[in-house]
Amino acid sequence: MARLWRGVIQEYRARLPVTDRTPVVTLCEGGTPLVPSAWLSALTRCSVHLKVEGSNPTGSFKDRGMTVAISKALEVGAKAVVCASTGNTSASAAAYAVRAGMTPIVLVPHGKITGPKLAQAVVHGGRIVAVDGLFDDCLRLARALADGYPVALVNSLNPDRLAGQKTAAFEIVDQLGAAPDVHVLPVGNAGNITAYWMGYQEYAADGIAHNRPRMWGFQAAGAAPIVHDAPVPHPETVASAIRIGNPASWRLAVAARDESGGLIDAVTDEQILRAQRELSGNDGLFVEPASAAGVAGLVAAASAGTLEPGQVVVVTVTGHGLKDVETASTAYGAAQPELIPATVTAAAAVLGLA
Ligand code: AN7
Repeated sequence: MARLWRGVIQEYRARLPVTDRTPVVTLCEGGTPLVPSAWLSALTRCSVHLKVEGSNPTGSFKDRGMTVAISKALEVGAKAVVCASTGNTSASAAAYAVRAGMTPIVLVPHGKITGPKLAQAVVHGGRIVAVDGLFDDCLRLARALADGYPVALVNSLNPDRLAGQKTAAFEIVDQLGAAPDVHVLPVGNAGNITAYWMGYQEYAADGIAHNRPRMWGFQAAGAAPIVHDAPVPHPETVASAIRIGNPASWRLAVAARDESGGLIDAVTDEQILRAQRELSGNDGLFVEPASAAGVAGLVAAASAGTLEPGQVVVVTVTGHGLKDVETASTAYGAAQPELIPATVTAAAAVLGLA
C-alpha cells in the first residue's frame, strides 16, 4: 500500500522539539531524492550521491527548518515572523507564515537577491524591506526587531530551524543504511553544516548509524570568512545565496568541521559555475550557483588528490536552478534558440538531420 510522505515533523516527530499541542504547519517538505551521480563517482572513484534539496516545496532546504520554526511560533501565539535573507529563507518563511495565518516580514540586501526569490516573497504577501547594506546588516536588524517588538525571529539563530534541518541527515542514513564517509555542502550563514552534524551525531549516539561522516563545507572565495578566520566586510560572489561576510553559526560550523575531522575551504566563482554546468549537463540536475559550491569543492579535492577513492560521499545541492535563471542565462550564453519557419524540412536542416 502506498505510504505518502507527511513532512519532516510527522516523519521525525520524536526527534524534534514538538509536542501534541504543537500545531503542525507543513507543506510536506523533506523526503527529497538521494540521486547517484555517475560522473562524480567516476571522477572521484567514490560512490557519490546528491541530496537534491531543490525538490522541497519552495525550492530549497530552508523548508525543513521553517516547518518547525513556524509551527513553534504559532504554538506560542506569534502574529508575525521576521527574517533576514539572501533569498531562500525569505521565500520559505513567507510561504509557511501565510499558511499559519501569520505576517511574514523579510529583510533583504538591496539589489542582491534574485528575481525569482523576491517573487516568492511577493506572491505570498510578505512585508518586504530592502536594506541598504549586506545580509549581515539585515540579520542585525532582524535580531533587534525580534528583541524589541512582537515578531518572532525565524533565522537559523532560532534553534527550531536547525532542529528541522537536521532531518536531512536522518533521511540520508535511513536511505543508505549508514552515514556516508564524507558529507559535502555549501556554507553561507553556516546553519546547514551545523544542522547536518547535529543529525549525524544524534543518529550515531542512538546507535542508528555506527559511523559519522567528515563534514566538508565550501564557501565562495569572495565570501569565505570561516576559511580566512576573519569576517569579510565586502563579500562578493556570483552565488548570491552565500554572499555572507559574518555567518551567525560560525563557531558551530567550526566545531562541526573539527569534531568530524573535516574541512571548510573556498571555491572560486569560476569553479562554482563550472560545477553548475557539469551537474546540468551530466546529471540532469539544474541547481542554483550556491548549491554547486559543494560539487565544485568535491571536484577540486578529487583533482588535488585529497579524497581517497572507495568512499561513500553525499553532496547536498541546496536549491533549485530556477531560483537564479539570470546567472545561468548569462554564464551559458547562446540563450537564443535558432528561429526557423514551421516546417519539418527546416527543423531537420537546422538540426543537421537532413
Ligand atoms: C541555496 O536564504 O542564508 O550555510 O538567507 O540559499 O545554512 O546559510 C541561504 C543560504 C546554501 C547556505 N545554499 O546555507 C538565506 C541564506 C543555498 C542557500 C546556503 C544558502 P547556510
